Amino acid sequence: MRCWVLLFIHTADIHVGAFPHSVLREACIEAFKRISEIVLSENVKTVVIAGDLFESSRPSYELVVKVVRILKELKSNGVRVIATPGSHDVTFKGYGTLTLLSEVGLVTIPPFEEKDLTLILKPVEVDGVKFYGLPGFKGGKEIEYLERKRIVYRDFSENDINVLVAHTSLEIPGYNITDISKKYSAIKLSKDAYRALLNFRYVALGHIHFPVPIELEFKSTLAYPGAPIGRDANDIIETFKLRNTFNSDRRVLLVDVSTSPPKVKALLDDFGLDVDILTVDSISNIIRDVMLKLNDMHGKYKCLIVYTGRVSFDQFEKLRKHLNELARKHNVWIHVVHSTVEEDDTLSLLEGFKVDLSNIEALEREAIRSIVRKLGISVDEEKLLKLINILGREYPEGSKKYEFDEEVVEEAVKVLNEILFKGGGE
Ligand SMILES: [Mn+2]
Repeated sequence: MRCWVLLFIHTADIHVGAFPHSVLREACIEAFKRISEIVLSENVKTVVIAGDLFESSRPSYELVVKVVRILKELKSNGVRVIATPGSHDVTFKGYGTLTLLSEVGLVTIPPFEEKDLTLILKPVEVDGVKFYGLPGFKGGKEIEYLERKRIVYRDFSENDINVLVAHTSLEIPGYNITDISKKYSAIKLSKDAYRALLNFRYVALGHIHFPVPIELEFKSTLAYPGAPIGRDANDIIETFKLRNTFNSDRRVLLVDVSTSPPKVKALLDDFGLDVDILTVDSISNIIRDVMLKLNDMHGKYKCLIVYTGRVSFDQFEKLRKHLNELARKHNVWIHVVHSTVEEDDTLSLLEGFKVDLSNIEALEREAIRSIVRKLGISVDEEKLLKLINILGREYPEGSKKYEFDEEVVEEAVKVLNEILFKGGGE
């Protein structure tokens, strides 16, 4: 029996570079710094980042330098960082910043190769544990590979302790992710495909920003640590819900793979964010109400989500302008939602859905209907859907990019004309 300490920290979706033009622009890099401090204080020698370390494949030099400093410090303390690319940090040909960091030896990306409709994954061995990495492809192609069982795990031996670091949106049995937050269309794998994952001692997941399972301590073969900060207003709203509805917080996971299933401990942290909500009903009290809230808030970053209720559009715009000014003046992050708390964006958009969540077109149709209703505009929903499909069309291999672009623009303009001038074009 080998006596390695089979412990590592599991994190994901740090999104360094998110919130670029707001007071939160440093929050994600500071969260990464905070995670490195947790790693060092827990005295673990391996960190696993299950995708989306960066918000984009080419973040600013300033941020890259800061990330490099953190990674260098981890390295000099003997910590190995294993990262798999997420849908945000991959580039078409694989030359993003994450690749650069792996080339200079600051992170280790378990090798992967796409060949003949098969994805070949090779392990990286650290202290007796084999880490495989399943990257998150654009458009969620990794789900196809999983479902069709077209993944080859090289050098796989059931006698080893194998960990799969995967950036993908999976249902975890017993936890209905779409119930927790309806923006996630987590995929339910077939029994067969799911069983194949259970050959791993642990599947370190990323992509879903909400923590699953939510408990402080649990035993599980699969888990999402969730994002420390996130990347948009929905994530900030979820941080509020996490604290107030679920009595928990953002976190990283401390995973002990010496047992099967592994013992997992959530290490909670507020990552410097204080989040609160406020409902405003009139413009005259708004400054007083916001200031009262802000005085009650602590933490480096104050985030306020303001619900305006169903006021008229003119009124909403006025409120928003006032609030933006207040945010600037007091160096806080304010997000204004044109609805009541009960029907806020993440929920109201999807709440009424009785459709199959894997049916993207039905989802889009429902979302369009809801927005058209909310904005009170008169527009042909079918035409909007057509426009979305044209703009979302994938660039076909082998065709000339400018020809493809021209074609898309031409078709989009045609549909836009039909929408704006009610079919007057033809
Ligand atoms: Mn992400």
